[in-house]
Amino acid sequence: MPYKRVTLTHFLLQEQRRLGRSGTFTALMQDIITACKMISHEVNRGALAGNLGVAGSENVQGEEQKKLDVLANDIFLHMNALGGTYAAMASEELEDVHLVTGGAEGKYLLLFDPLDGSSNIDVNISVGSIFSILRLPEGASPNSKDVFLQPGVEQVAAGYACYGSSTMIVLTTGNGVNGFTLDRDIGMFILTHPNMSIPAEANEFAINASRARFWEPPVQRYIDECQAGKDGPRGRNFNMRWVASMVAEVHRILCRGGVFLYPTDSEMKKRGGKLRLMYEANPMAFIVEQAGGAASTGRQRIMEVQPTDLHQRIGVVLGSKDEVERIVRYHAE
Ligand code: P6P
Repeated sequence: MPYKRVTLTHFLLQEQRRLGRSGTFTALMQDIITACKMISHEVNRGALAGNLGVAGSENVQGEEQKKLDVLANDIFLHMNALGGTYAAMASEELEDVHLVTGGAEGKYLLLFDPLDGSSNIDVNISVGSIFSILRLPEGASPNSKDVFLQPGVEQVAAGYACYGSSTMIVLTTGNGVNGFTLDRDIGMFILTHPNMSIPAEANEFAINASRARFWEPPVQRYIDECQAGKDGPRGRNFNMRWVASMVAEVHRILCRGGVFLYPTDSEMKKRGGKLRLMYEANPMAFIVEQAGGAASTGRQRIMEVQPTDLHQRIGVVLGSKDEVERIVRYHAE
């Protein structure tokens, strides 16, 4: 019965009542939801709207920006400034903090990667938006990067939108993980994946195998054992996936288990890693842990890392608990 469906907005209101939360929290998500709908529309129009290709600029990471990177960033900044619930925002695409003018009453901070995996845009592979919400500490001024430098355990909520064969939002507010699919006919996200849970055991690993020559020994050992299959120490066969879109990898793991590794390695050690802590690793770690998985740098729980810079990079090993714990054990040996 279509009319028994629960929309994301209704779900948030139910959560708000169940948890005795203030209305601000529900308002927080409304602007993000609208931004994700708009980005979904632009991503899905692709070449028809002239949205493919490069913007002719670089972001703070020194990466070439796609037109949709810039558009998605503008949409997130504009739509999330309207509600007055955020005091400031931080984006993968911006060097500095973006103060919300008139956001004086805003009690929250929004961090986001507006379009993750954008190298896949021009070849029509799934991409996504990742977001993380922190509280503005009491009496703190929102116009300094320092106010954002809170460990992942301080996150109020985190989620992602996956612009794939369907558009989904997956969200945690610290009480489990729920997935919602965009019904374009009514323009609403509908609860389709309640209480998402990652199987502890995995048979799929995701890693960029072209970097094997740089891997540290514990990573090399783990991958070798997976590749040895049922005749090797793991006694079973594994499969490999690599989409080069973290949102797509994490979504697959939430749906059917697995482990994702983008570890720091000998070549990128000085940079700290590939993925960004504040708006990629931390929100995804929150989601994965809330779904019963684990998320580590290989040596430390990601959400306990004390950030030192807004755009700092970090090694990431996340997914099925048993696999992550094994990899952490190999690092400790
Ligand atoms: P590589 C996308 O640029 C991203 O940040 C993640 O979404 C993805 O997992 C990774 O980088 C892909 O990296 O080295 O395979 O291009």
